[in-house]
Amino acid sequence: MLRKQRTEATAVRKRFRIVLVKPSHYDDDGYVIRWYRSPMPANSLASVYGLLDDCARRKILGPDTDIDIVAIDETNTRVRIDRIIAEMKANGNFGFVGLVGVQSNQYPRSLHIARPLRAAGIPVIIGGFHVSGMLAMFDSIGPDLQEALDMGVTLFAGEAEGRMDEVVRDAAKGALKPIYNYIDDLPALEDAVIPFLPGNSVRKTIGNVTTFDAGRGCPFQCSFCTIINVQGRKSRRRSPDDVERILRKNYEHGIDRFFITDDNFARNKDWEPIFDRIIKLREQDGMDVRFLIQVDTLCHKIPNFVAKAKRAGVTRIFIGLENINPDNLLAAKKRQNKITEYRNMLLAWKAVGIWTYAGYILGFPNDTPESARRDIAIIKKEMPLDVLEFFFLTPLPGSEDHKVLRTKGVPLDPDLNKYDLEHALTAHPHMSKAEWEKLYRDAWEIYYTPEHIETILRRAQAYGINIFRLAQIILWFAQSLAIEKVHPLQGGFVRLRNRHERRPELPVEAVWAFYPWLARDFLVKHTRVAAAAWSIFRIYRRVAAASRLPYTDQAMTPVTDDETRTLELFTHNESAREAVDHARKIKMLTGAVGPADHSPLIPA
Ligand code: B12
Ligand code: SF4
Repeated sequence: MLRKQRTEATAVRKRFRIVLVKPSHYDDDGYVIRWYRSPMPANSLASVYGLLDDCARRKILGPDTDIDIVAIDETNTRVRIDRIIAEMKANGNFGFVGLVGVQSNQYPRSLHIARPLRAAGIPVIIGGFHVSGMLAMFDSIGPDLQEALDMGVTLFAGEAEGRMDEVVRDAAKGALKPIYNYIDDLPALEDAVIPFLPGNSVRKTIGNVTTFDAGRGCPFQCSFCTIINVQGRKSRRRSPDDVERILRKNYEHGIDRFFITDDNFARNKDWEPIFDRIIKLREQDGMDVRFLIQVDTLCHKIPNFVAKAKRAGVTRIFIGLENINPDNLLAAKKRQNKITEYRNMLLAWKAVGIWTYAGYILGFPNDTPESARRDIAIIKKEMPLDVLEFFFLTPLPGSEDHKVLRTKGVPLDPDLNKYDLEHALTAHPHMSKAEWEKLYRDAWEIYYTPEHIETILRRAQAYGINIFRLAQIILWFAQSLAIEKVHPLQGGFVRLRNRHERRPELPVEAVWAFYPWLARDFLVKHTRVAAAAWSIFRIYRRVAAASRLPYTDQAMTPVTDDETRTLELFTHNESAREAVDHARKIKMLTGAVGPADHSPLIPA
C-alpha cells in the first residue's frame, strides 16, 4: 500500500530543468577558447546559480515541482548542444537555458549556442554585460540584440537579485517576456542571496581559489568603463555577515583563496567592517583565508586601508594604472589616477609585503608606438610593480567611449567577438592598425625581459614576498600571449579544441589537416612552456640564492623632491611636468607641507 502511494506521489512530481551556460568566445582561428582546467569559477555563473538554487529551495513553482539546475562553464567544459536538446525534449521542454554573464565578446558565441536550442523550441534567456550595457546606453534596440529577439530569445538587463522568481515563474508558464529590463532599478545587496556553485563545477578549475563580489558600483567616471553604466556609481554591498557566510561555506570545502571581484573594493562603503570581520575570522577563529582585490590608485590614502588589507589576508592587489601620461588619463576622465601618487601607492603596498598587478592600456589618443615603448621602459626603471598586463583601448559596449563613437558614426569593427580588449577596433590618430597590434605584442616582451624578471623578483624578495609563487605568475603573464595567443586573463591549463566547435562562418577543417595540426601545436606549445619555465626557474634560483644580500634600486625608494625634477616618470612630457607642479601647489595650499618640503610625493 505504502509503495503504491509513493509511486503515485513520484508520478505527479514535475521537474523544471534549467541549464546555465557561461559561454566562452572564439580565438582568432575561430575555435572556442576552452581549457582542461580554467583558473577559477566564474562569479557571474555562481551568482546566477545561487539565485536559482534559492528558488529551488523555496519551491517557488509549487510543492510538486522540483527545480533542477546544471551549471556549465564553457571555458572548461564542452557545451553539448545536442545533449541539452535531447534532455530538454525528454522533459517536454519544461525549463530553460540561461546564457549567463555574457560579455560583448561572448555574445556571438551565445547566439550560436542559442540558435539550435530555439529551433528545438527551448526557451533561452541571455543576461550579462553586453545586454545590460547596450540597454543602459541606447534607447533603441541595436541589430545585435534584435537578432536574438528575432530568434525568440529573452534578454535580461540589470541584476537578477530579487528578480529571479518572476523570470522562473514566467518560464514555467511558457510566458517569458522578450525583455526584462531592470537596468534603472539596481537591487540592494545587503542580505541578497550569495553566490554558490556545486562541487562538480568547481572541480573543473584549478582548485582552491574562488570568486565572489562583496559589492558593486564605482564612484569614478572613466570614459572607457562599462561598470558605472551597468552597475552604477553608488556603492551597493553585501553585509559582513554575508561575506562571512560565503567564506565559511567555501572554507568548509577546502577553498581558502578568494578573488573579490568588486571593480574597486577601496570604494566599497563597507570595506572596513568587511575587513574587520575577515580579520576576526583570521585572527580569532584561525581561518587562513587569503585574497586578491581590485583597488584604485588613491586607495593608499584611505586611513587604515592598506594596514587592514594586510591583516585581512590580502596578498595581491590589482590596480588600473592604465597609463603614465596625464594627458591620456585626462582624456579618459581618469582624473583619480595621479602619476605623482603612483610610486607612493606601490611602495605602501610593498611595505606590507603585498604584490601588485597593474593593467596598462595601449592606444590612448596621445600614444605613439615610440611613446608607449618609452613609457613601459620608464615603468620598469622607476616603479616597483610586479605584474603588468596590457590591453588595447577598447570602446566596450556599455561605455561612454562606445556610445560617443557610435553616435558620431565613427567606424567600429562590427565583429563583437573581438571586443575582448585584445584587438584594435577603431582607427587611431597616430598609429596604423598594424603598428598598434605590433605595439601590443611587443609590450609584453619589452616588460618581461629576463633582466627585468630578475629585478622584479629581487625587489619582491626584499619585501618578503613569496618569489617562487610570483615567478609562476610571471611565467603565466609573460608567456600567455606568445604561446597561447590569448591574454593571460583568458588563459587556463591545456588548451582543448574540437573540430566542430568553430565559428559557423568558418569551415569545419578536414580530419587529415586538423588532427596533425593539433598534435604539432600541442607539442610545440608545451616545449615552449617548458623552456620558458626553465629559464624563469633559473632566474628564481639565482635570486633566491642571493636572499641574504640586501637589494635596493631607484624604484624602491620614496620619491624625493629632487627626483621630481629628474625622474622620467615626472619629466617625460609637458603634461607630466605640469602634474607635478599641480600636486605641489595643492600640497602647499592645503598646508599639507611646510615650505621646506616641496615634494608632492611624500605622503602628508
Ligand atoms: C571578475 C571579472 C573577471 C575575472 C573572472 C573571474 C571569475 N571567474 O569570475 C577575470 C579577471 C578572469 C576576467 C576576465 C575577462 N573579463 Co572580466 N570582469 C570581471 C568583473 C570585474 C566582475 C564579473 C562579475 O562577477 N560581475 C558580477 C555579476 C554577478 O554580474 P553579471 O555578470 O552582470 O551578472 C548579473 C546580471 O547580468 C544578471 N545575469 C547575468 N547572466 C544572467 C543569466 C540569466 C538567465 C539571468 C536571468 C540573469 C543574468 O544577473 C547577474 C546577477 O545580478 C566584470 C566587471 C563587473 N563589475 O561585472 C569584468 C568584465 C565582465 N570583464 C570584461 C572583460 C572584457 C573580460 C575579458 C575579455 C578581459 C580579457 N581580455 O582578458 C576576460 C574574459 C574571460 C572570460 N572567459 O570570461 C568586461 C566585459 C565588457 C563587455 N561589454 O563585455 C567587464 C564588464 C569589465 C570591463 N572592462 O568592462 N574578468
Ligand atoms: S576606476 Fe575602474 S571601475 Fe571605476 S570608473 Fe574607472 S575603470 Fe570603472
